[in-house]
Amino acid sequence: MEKRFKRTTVTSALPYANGPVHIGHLAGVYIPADIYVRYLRLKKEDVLFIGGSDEHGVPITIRARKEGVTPQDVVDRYHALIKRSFEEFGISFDIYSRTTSPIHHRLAADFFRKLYDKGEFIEKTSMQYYDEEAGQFLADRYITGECPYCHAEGAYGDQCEKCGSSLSPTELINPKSAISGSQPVMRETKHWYLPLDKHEPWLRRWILEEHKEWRPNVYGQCKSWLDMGLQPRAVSRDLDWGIPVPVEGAEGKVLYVWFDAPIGYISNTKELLPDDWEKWWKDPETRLVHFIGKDNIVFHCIVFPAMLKAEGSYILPDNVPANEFLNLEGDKLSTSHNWAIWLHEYLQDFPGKQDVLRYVLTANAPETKDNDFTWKDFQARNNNELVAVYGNFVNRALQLTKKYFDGTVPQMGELTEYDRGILQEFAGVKGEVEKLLDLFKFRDAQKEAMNLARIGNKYLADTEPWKLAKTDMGRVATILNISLQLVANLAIAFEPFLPFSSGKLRGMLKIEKLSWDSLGRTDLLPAGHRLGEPALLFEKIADETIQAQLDKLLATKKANEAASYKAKPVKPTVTAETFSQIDIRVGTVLECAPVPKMKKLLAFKIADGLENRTIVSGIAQHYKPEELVGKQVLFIANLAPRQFKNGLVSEGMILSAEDVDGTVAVTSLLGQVKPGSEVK
Ligand code: B3M
Ligand code: ZN
Repeated sequence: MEKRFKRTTVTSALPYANGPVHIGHLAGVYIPADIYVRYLRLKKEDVLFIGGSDEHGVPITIRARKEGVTPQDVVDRYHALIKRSFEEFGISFDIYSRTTSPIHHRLAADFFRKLYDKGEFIEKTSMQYYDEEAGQFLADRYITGECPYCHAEGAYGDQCEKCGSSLSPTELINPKSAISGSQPVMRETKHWYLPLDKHEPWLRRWILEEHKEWRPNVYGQCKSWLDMGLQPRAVSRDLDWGIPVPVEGAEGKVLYVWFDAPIGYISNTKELLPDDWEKWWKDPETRLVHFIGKDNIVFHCIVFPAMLKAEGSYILPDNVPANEFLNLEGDKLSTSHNWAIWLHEYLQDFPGKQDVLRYVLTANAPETKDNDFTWKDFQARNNNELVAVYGNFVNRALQLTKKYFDGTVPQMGELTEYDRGILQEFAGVKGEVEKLLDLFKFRDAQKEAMNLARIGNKYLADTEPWKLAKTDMGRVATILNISLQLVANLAIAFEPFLPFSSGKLRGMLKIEKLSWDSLGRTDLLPAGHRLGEPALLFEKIADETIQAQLDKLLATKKANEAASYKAKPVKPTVTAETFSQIDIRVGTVLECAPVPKMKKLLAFKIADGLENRTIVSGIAQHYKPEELVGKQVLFIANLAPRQFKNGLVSEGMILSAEDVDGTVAVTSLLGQVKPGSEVK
């Protein structure tokens, strides 16, 4: 099947330029795409890797409005940041451009116009919310109100972020315009629709019959869309940010972001290869592969193919390897809740450790189901796999060669039965990794590469060359030659996955980049070849380093809880006069003791700057008596005394705060004052 194609166009979803990129983006889309492209390049196949920022859409305009800047300012900022993050992590795009580029505006508008002229759209008028104060129609995201399901305030016209329900704006209770805050009214508006229903028959055949090899999650999602029946989809919006609809009478309307964004793949190809772009998109001998996250499946498997088919001159995707989602420490990644590991922040905390993150994200890639990133797992995979297996083997092979052969590759002698077994085992790795990569099974493929290092470690442990050095240097030479051939193979096998480490390793071996074909060969390093200085490929990550990351996340969690916590409504207003009647004072706890037979109570002796007093307080479950002695607390000094059954009298009340979960915290002061000082 592979033979049919002359070249491969690989695209990866265009991230919205309204925030930085995080580990979820890398794991879901960019690392697998990059592994695949690097692999094809190593195989010397003709491949193009297209990326770019998606710079239109309502969320960008909302952010701009909130920050008091223009949408262009927002996308300029994030496009630069995202582009840099991808470069830093070695995502090897042939071009990373943007959908605000003039080439894209032109191509997307022409694409629309061609479909329009061919009669591929239908025109429909519908009623939509309009903000009379702002004088504009409101995109779904611009309308907020009460969620009809969970009754949270601030749900959006397309979705409630609290309970996750998808909504339509008319379902919101008490809808408000996010622009002016006024109540929107219904008004008629005209839009263009792509009649997906008309495309349904060929889409069914093409996906359900001709692409059974697509990943089950992708195939399944397409099938359920198709089984529900496709509807016409609006491809224009009433908005002032985007590509103007190139039709007379369409003032104030732009192309829907999901109409122009996938065309961005084509525009970016055209920007890179102005004279030669068409063969990458129109030649039936080109294979098109889209790497995306699962929330983009319908657009890449149904809507965009329908657009391409309607246009008429384009090829359709051959595969769409979409990933599921990556969670972080058990919770959904979220840009708005800052629940993420941002790539630029990771590099500040772990400089030079791009490959560690690449490795861990591939090892845990959410290929078949959602997966979880945890810092403990990150540490374990680094310390137990990268350091203890891969790094350790490389280091031992190089150090032993340095010690016994002065860093020169020794001559391979007579092979033993055992040697032959080892060589055979690793000769099989190439086929295995290839088979898995061709099926987009990146985690298993990386596991196979790691197996090569395991084989090497076992070989050294079993043959113990350091023991033979006194008696049989010929044998040591053979063992180290074989080990070094394995090391060179590792540089190739890991090249698509861990490009930085492979580069470093090639430096230590003093070799150039080898092609994929060489994988499995045992003559990569000729005898007499001088190696470079051995250095550590990976280093251990300490517990404290991981704890610091966990603390950072905990702080985020606390901040999110504080931001979303709803306190009880405030009691009716009182005058300053009324308040001043309450005499609140500072007291120092002189003694504190449990009260016999009354489990909840603690009896305090409080220094109050007068005659000292006894206060009984129901906080025994929350404090040990000795914890409070010597502390300054706030108490009400003029509360009517209260007598307990056992005769004890409480002369006042210690102020404390009760948390929602019932735990109690006694109030205290930020500074020291004399006992009896008034609080006002
Ligand atoms: N920007 C959505 C996303 O980042 C969108 C992808 C466009 S791909 C053409 O999830
Ligand atoms: Zn809700």
